[in-house]
Amino acid sequence: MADRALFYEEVPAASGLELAVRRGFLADADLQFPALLEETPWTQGAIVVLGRKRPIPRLEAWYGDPGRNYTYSGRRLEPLQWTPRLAELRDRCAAAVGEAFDSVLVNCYRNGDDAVGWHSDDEPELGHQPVIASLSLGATRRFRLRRRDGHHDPVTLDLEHGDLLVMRGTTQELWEHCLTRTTRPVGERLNLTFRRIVDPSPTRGRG
Ligand SMILES: O=C(O)CCC(=O)C(=O)O
Ligand SMILES: [Mn+2]
Repeated sequence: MADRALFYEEVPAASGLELAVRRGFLADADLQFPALLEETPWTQGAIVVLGRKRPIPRLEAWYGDPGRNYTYSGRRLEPLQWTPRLAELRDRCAAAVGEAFDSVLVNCYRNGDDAVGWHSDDEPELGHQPVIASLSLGATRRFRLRRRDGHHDPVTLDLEHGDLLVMRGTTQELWEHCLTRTTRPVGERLNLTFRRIVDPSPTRGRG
């Protein structure tokens, strides 16, 4: 069988969606997964829904170059300093994608109840048409995209252990994405979205 990691799938052709997935990109995902789970100082954010504060259904950590602050879920996150492991993963993704990244949001979905709702990675600090590199480790989970104006059928991708997904162009502007809950018993999943902060002085962000 051909090495799946060598190929980018352009998935699928859809108006304004620039998406590619490199299956099995992270050859050492089996080693990286437990190390990242163990080493990350996880925090759980909260959002206010109908006047009540609720924990968001996942754990997070924000890393980046000094000053890459991120205002998100009502919290202003100061970046943690890059660990050697995360810096190495950043550089491998940057080389594969041909872009420089200065920050990463690390998410942990503890089980099928953890998820992320519909949103776009369109915070002002990311600038115009950001390139986002998203690395998945652990349990396979369903990632969905829908055009904001409804002018296209939604797109569904199952992201697997070691996959690298790249979003570019008008993907954030015209589409939104989510990671769905599942009633299937699933183990932990980690997702690392490498980003580049163009304007590091935001005052707002997605909830
Ligand atoms: O977990 C994922 O695959 C997506 C995470 C995501 O969309 C985000 O952190 O902005
Ligand atoms: Mn996102």
